[in-house]
Amino acid sequence: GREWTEVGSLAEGLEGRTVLVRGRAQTVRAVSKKMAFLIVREKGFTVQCVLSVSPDVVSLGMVKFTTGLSRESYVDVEGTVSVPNSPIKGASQQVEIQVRKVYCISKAVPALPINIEDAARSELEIDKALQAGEQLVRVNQDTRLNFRVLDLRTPSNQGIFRVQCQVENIFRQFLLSEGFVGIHTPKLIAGSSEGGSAVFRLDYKGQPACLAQSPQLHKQMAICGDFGRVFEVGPVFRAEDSFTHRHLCEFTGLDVEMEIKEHYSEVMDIVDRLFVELFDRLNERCQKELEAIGKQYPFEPLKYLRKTLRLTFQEGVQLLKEAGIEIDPLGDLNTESERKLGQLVLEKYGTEFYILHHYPLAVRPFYTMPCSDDPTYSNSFDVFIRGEEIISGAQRVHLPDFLATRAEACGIDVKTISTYVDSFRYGAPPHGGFGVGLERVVMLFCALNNIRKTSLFPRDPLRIAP
Ligand code: ATP
Ligand code: AMO
Repeated sequence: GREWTEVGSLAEGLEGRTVLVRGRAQTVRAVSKKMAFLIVREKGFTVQCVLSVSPDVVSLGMVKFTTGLSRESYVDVEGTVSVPNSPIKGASQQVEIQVRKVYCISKAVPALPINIEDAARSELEIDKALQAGEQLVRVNQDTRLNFRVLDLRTPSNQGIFRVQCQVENIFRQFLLSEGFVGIHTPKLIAGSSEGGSAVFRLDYKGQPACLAQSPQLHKQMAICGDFGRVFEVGPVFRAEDSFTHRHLCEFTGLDVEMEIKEHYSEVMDIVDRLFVELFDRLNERCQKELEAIGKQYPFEPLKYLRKTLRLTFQEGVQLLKEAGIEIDPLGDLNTESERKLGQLVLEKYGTEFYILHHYPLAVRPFYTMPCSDDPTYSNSFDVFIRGEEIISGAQRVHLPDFLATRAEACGIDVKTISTYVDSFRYGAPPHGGFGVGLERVVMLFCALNNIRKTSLFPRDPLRIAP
């Protein structure tokens, strides 16, 4: 076979070499009948290809054929790498290809619903271009999502989903190295697992069923099945009826469940080490991707400590109070107070990543273990990045009768979860765990303003296609 070079790896070291690349014809500019410039893009990287008529190599016909290529057509280009005298604007690679041959592999329709170059610009660049009188279209979120396969081709999107893949990969590697076993729990289940109403109901061969709202019940049952420490990466379904920047109807859950020897802080210890490792590795392995994302959506690198800050819920309420914000000490934080607390924590402790624990029991799901010394509170925690929740976790109730009582108290019909409750009747270890929203981690690590940007084909209350 022939040897292919990736556009992203074209560099000065290849000067004089003959290369073959395959990618998108991003733009073609004819200078004259004898000369044209073709920008070829592959995986978000771009290279300028120069066509110049020369006897026996490049014909007038080839220049004409190339300038007639529709944008986004898939092409092969063969040529020699050269280093220009001045920096190249409009391409990521700082070398050119002196073209010998251009082949079209697959034509794109001439009128595209999204112009990739416009879709790849930052808000600041768009404002400047419009002021300078340039013709361009501001591509809105809905249009991007309607034509997602085109939108996904921008360098920032190429970065976002590669970062997301690394988050999952690092999560998995870390937990495997800590003795966790990867599991897969059913997504078709008999009832709600979080006690909420936000479930997608369906007919399961004549029986009522729903799409799993979380792997909660079955990951705990895996602990009863003696796996000791488990994790899962899988889809989570929530029939959200509100339309927010951070809720999806389907997202990817990174779930953990583990035996606890003495205290729920053992679970927070895992969160702490897992996330410091995650952030370190992302910054180290995803430099190019983070740079590509930041070019379109500028952001400051996440500030985090080597040992994650832990505050109790009461300390959080106190911090807010000192800042003049009164919160019900036994209620939950709302989006606004979470944000505010994030700012206060950053000012006082210099971190944008922290754990808030010892929540009031009343605001936690039925399976949460109350504190033994004060059952108004619970052995539970949430974790925040830049003032927004990415994780909920807790020690669980492992005593079956008490679990049934708690479920009743939370308005859940115990009959619907009887096999779950019964699984604690055969001897159950104390245990706890947590759930992470993958799309939220990527969104907040990169300070993006909408979770739809970090979901490949987002599902929200108004969108089930594409
Ligand atoms: P969890 O399921 O653990 O609570 P979550 O991030 O989905 O995770 P929610 O319970 O949906 O959190 O919301 C957390 C807080 O955000 C709630 O206390 C609520 O006040 C607020 N909130 C939720 N939805 C909205 C919304 N649509 N608009 C404004 N605030 C909201
Ligand atoms: P919770 O309901 O808080 O907890 O969900 C865990 C994490 O999942 C993410 N998340 C969402 N992401 C996108 N769209 C949504 N609609 C959405 N809802 C939640 C958040 C959240 O922190 N069983 C417990 C976890 C546990 O205790 O182990 C649970 O599901 O990042």
